[in-house]
Amino acid sequence: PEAATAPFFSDYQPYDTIVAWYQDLANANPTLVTFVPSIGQTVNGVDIFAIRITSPKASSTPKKQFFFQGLIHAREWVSGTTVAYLANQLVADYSKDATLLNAAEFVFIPVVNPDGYKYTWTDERLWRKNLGANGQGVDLNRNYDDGHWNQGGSSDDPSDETYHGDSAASEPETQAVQNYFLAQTNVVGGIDFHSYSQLVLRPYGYTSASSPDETLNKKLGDGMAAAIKKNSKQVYSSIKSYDLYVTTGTSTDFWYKNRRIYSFAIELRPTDGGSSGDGFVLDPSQIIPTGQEIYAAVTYWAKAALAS
Ligand code: ING
Ligand code: ZN
Repeated sequence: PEAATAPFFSDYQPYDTIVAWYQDLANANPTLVTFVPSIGQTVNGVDIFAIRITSPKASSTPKKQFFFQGLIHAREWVSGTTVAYLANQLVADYSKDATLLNAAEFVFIPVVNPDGYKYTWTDERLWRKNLGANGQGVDLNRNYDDGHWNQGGSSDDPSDETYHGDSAASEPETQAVQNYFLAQTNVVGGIDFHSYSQLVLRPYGYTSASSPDETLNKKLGDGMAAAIKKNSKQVYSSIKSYDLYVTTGTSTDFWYKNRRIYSFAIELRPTDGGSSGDGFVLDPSQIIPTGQEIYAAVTYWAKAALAS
């Protein structure tokens, strides 16, 4: 298998370049990588694509699946590069060690919010939401039909950054990613990537109560933080999502409620916005180190989930 070359990771890339890069990854590694051109469309009619990575080796039991999302929030650019880094590295490492791809399938929605991402390149670098609600935007990570939509930690006001939309899963992007997740038959874990603050967040977001899997989720979250520290010396804090702040209508609570998977959100670099800069605008020199530390975390987590 061939891995894509470094220049892609030397800087952030516009939407069309990202799509073409994943198509190339699939074309170069046809036995490992499947490019799914559309799982649904955005408000503006742009296709949301998916990527599936596994080995052709048949397994006696259905392969366990891991589900990843990037760029649900448009301005969190390093979430997109990190997902691409994971996909690339899984393919690159297969020739050295086939264990992971023989045992599991990795499913990615690299750009959950293409309209918003394009908008951050053309109009407003710090745009977060989709382009729904007559262009005012809906926060897709408050719009999921998680059973607690509009019950706290989101806004009724379309001009707010955490506007939850007209109704649960009102947005076509939310519908597409919810349905694609639910269509998977054997998902055991999911991670939704965000920036910034360097946090590993486990359920729940909607309540301070511990999830029924709190002991194991804490172990996995703490383990991911430890894997990161070992890789790069960076400190990520492993906490319950609610202890950051209350949220409802999020991807991770939706996943946990529907499939009771190891459901995490990871807030990537940096730790804070700094004195002058903004934390969403992370220097491109940090793309590869962030990818490397998160690859260490994800491979730890996947192996632990496969063993449990
Ligand atoms: N942070 C996430 C947000 O949606 C989060 C944090 C993720 C909370 C998942 C709960 C669940 O607010 C950013 N930066 O978007
Ligand atoms: Zn976010």
